[in-house]
Amino acid sequence: MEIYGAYGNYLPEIKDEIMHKIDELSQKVEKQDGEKLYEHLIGRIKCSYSMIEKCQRKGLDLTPKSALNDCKDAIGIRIVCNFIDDIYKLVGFLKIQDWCVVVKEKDYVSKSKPNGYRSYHLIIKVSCPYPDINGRIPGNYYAEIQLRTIAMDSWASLEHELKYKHNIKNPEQIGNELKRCADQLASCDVQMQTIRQVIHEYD
Ligand code: 0O2
Repeated sequence: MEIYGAYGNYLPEIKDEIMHKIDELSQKVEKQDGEKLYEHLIGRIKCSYSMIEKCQRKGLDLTPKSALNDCKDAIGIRIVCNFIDDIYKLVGFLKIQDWCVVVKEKDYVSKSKPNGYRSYHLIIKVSCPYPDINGRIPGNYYAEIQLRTIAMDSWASLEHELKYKHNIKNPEQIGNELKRCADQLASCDVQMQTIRQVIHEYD
């Protein structure tokens, strides 16, 4: 089943346009400040199967409206930054762009999830030249932007890999180990941030 209906055809182009806008923003800032805002960014469309599973988990009807308007993360962009400060700098920039509106944010960087997951999540709304679920043209579409450091990203990828690909027999012990790794990586992020500050001060 294709949960997005005909709207699914528009999602890749909307995703590409958002990534293009973020790239433009980054280049502009790099010209001014001489430093990259992020290391890299990737985008994906949540596959129909995963979206159906998410709607079921949330008790939503299996309709394009649930997938596009209630879930809001059919389009996902991940921005991987070098330093913690860059995450907040980028969030600040994204909040003042005229091509998107931030409708929701979750700061799992300053307050991690209990399992150690760290990332900054924004839900943005963009207007695009395609019909949306409410019949409007230009239509409104949502995307989730996840901003994290390289260390946070490594942890999230490995945790995801371990959680979904293996049948874990001692979840409590593994959970504690993963949390310990997350905290060590977070401490490295703070150290790297401090090193950068010291270098800037000498400059
Ligand atoms: P996928 O396959 O990555 O897309 P909400 O609707 O806001 O109440 P939601 O969408 O679960 O609930 O929000 P949240 O907590 O902001 O999480 C959104 C996404 O963040 C998840 O999407 C994951 O990508 C990532 N994420 C959240 N918690 C964890 C975690 O503990 N470990 C890892 N590795 N990633 C996490 P999906 O849809 O679950 O999956």
